[in-house]
Amino acid sequence: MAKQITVKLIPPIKAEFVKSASRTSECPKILVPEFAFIGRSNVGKSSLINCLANNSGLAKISGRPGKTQLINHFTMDAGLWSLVDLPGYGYAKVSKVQREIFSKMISHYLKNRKNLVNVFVLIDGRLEPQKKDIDFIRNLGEWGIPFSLVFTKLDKLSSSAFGKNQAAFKRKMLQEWENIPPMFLTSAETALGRVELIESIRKLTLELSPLLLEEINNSETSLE
Ligand SMILES: Nc1nc2c(ncn2[C@@H]2O[C@H](COP(=O)(O)OP(=O)(O)OP(=O)(O)O)[C@@H](O)[C@H]2O)c(=O)[nH]1
Ligand SMILES: [Mg+2]
Repeated sequence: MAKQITVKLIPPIKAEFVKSASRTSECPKILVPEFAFIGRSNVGKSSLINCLANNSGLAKISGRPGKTQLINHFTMDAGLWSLVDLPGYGYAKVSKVQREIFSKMISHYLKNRKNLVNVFVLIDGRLEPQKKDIDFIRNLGEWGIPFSLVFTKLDKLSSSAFGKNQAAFKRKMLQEWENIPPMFLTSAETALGRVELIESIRKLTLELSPLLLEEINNSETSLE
């Protein structure tokens, strides 16, 4: 008998750009769960957002690092959840002052955005563990922000080369973390990991939407 092959249907996703903000107070006032993509400049955040949405023109992409400079909001699955494209951290070629502005903008957004439920930290799968990524992840831990790791650009290396980098990353994390967060293996080029990412976001959205609404309503009442 022929070997059975399991095929997965690619879930369609309705995605639209909402607005760009330079500070948290300018971000759209929405109550649905929000997910943010963050990582070093050029790691592939905007490309992966376009891959999820199946729309190569949604988020701006560039071979030149530092392309995304604002907090960009997208509404996804016809408004069920929101996705944010953030500027990259630690890009050496922008001035120290500009880096400081980006870093404050990102940390203020991450610490204060009430409907942010999970941050996807993108890690270049071609590289050994990078100090900037490890330091950034430590910050997320200190701020109590839930996160997952997303390895990118896996079309650019062999699975054994990536396996070594991933194992080294896990070892590095276990030096200061009790366990390893969820990990996704992706390529914006081949759409590797797209279905898994979308399924995990949709699952969290279903679980967290009612809780989030209640929490936001309560915090607004207590401010009155
Ligand atoms: N081969 C390959 N190239 C990729 C992939 N993802 C991104 N790239 C390329 O990497 C470069 C940077 O991609 P972006 O999506 O703009 O990266 P970013 O993280 O949004 O960068 P900033 O906005 O500058 O922080 C572009 O030239 C992309 O075409 C991938 O999965 N595979
Ligand atoms: Mg970008």
